[in-house]
Amino acid sequence: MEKLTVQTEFMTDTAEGLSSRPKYLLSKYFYDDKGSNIFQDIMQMPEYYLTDCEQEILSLYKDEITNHFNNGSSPFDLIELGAGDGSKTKTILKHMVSQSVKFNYQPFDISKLTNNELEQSLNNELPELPVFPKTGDFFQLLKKQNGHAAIRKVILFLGSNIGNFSDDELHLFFTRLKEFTSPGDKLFIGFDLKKSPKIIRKAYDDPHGHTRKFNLNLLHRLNNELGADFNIDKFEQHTEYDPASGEVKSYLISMEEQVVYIKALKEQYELKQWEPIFMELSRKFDAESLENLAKEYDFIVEQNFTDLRNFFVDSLWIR
Ligand code: AVJ
Repeated sequence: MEKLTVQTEFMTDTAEGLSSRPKYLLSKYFYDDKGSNIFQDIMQMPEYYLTDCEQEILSLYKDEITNHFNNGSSPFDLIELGAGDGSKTKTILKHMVSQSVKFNYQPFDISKLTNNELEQSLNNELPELPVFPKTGDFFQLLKKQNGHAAIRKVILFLGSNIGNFSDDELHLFFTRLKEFTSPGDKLFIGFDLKKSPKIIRKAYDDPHGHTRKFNLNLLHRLNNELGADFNIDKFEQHTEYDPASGEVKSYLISMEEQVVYIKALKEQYELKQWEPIFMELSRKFDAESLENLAKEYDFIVEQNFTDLRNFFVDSLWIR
């Protein structure tokens, strides 16, 4: 049943996106098993500073962060949204386990394979840590969990995953989180900060071609899973950064006119020559926008942890 629902949503989202003007696809669908692997390649390139910055923050401040999470030593659920391969989180997890902090770890991810791999590696590296992974779209997962509020919650949303949200999604996300949490619960969210556009552009328009592959993989998914016939060689990937809004936008641009038929949708879509498909938003924040966001949803910023270059912040909020 689960699979059927997800598939249907993929279909309706695709139909809606490709009939819109301008056309768009949703970046949450980047992360099939193959896309999750490509994203791991992105995280490893030197140009993608976000991972190194957050790793630095977690290593430098693991002790302080643990004390904030452990607040009075009552046991808690550590829920991670979009956990991925957990490589950064492990720094904190290992430290907390070594300090005998009492918590359950619940990684949520959209990729089943990624979740399984994370669970396995944690069982090997940290056998004493109870791990309860959940697979799915976390807007859905947050809803399902609603009401099981017996235990204190700390929610991790690392890596600037939040940067992918449109204004509407940001609103929905924090509205859900407000319902999902109780006073005293905490959020720990990674925000990428505005900085020199030269640095940002290199991270999202990389010389290795990983970002391009990452975007094109979604067209492969449409071809394989929905029976589409995109001519993938005829797309150019393009990235823009607007320093005023802090928005990085990624597009696939059809270099030729093409008519794409999608079997599963029984529908055909026309792409004009040089017509763009909007693929992803990666928003950059500043101290002020972050503070306003917390206030708007009744959270208080307890502490901001930044890397040494001030590129990235992990912001700790309390409800
Ligand atoms: C996983 C959403 C944080 O926007 O920086 C990386 C995804 N896209 N390169 C980001 C991504 C292109 C990434 N997030």
